[in-house]
Amino acid sequence: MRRALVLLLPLAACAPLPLASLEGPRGSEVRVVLEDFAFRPQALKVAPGTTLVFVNEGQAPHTVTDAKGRLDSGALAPGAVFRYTFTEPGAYALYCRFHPYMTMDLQVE
Ligand SMILES: [Cu+2]
Repeated sequence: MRRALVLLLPLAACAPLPLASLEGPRGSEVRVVLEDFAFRPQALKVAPGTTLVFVNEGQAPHTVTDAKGRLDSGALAPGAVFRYTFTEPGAYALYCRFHPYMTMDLQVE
């Protein structure tokens, strides 16, 4: 978790919410970056009701897809943003359909 916090620090300037939002109350937003070719952070724990704002900062198209089929962003072009509010507690194994080695472990609890 500490590593994820450090990686997010440079993003704090662009995000409207403080880092405390990582495990903040319902309604918080947390920014996740899709790079070529990794999610940043690659592991995250948030409270139910948190909205993750996925931003493709890479040069390639990516997707945000749940291994259990609960969500799929479709293709996100470079610069595209995908927002999803995670209301159901549980473990989400997120990955990119174009690059399945791009993964993110999300805990909603
Ligand atoms: Cu990808």
